[in-house]
Amino acid sequence: NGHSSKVLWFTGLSGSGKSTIANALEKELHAKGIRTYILDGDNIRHGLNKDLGFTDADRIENIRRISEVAKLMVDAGIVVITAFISPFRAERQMAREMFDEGEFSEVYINTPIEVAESRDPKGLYKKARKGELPNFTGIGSPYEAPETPDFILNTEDKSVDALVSELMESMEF
Ligand code: GGZ
Repeated sequence: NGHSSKVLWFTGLSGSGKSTIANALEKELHAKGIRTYILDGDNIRHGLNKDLGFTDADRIENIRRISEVAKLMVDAGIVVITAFISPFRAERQMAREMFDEGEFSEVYINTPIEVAESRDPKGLYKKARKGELPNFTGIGSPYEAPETPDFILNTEDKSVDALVSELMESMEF
């Protein structure tokens, strides 16, 4: 039953393309009549999680709360796309364990740091290199790449449309 509600748990570096791909994927799902909701920094870190920063402990709590919210939304029948760095394997595993088999797919947005850093749309990598963002993921804070993700999108040299097509085909929506 490919149409049942589930969570697509995106993970990847800042600037890897998580939000861009999530938004393009959402359009495709809407065209098929599938109800979706994207959880991202804009609607979570500015609201529910505005008390949290970027220490390890705060990132862990960020992901814990997001997985609880995603769980509620999946129970409500929605396809949820989460677009957070979610840098630590242990918390992604904890999120997975909250869902039934088949209700959770980890989607690794695999963008080399050189590529993400060259995009640097908000100038954050530049700031981090100057030492002005001490806990920046990939520079002063680790990113633990998934070892066995359900899907890998290698974003280098591929259009957003091509990546979304890859996902739509492999996910059997
Ligand atoms: C990483 C940071 C940091 C630090 C601010 N490290 O490219 P963006 O701007 O839009 O996405 C990044 C976002 C990461 O928040 P998440 O909630 O996804 O992170 S986590 O899952 O690790 O909790 C970036 C911005 O916030 N940002 N400071 N130090 N990203």
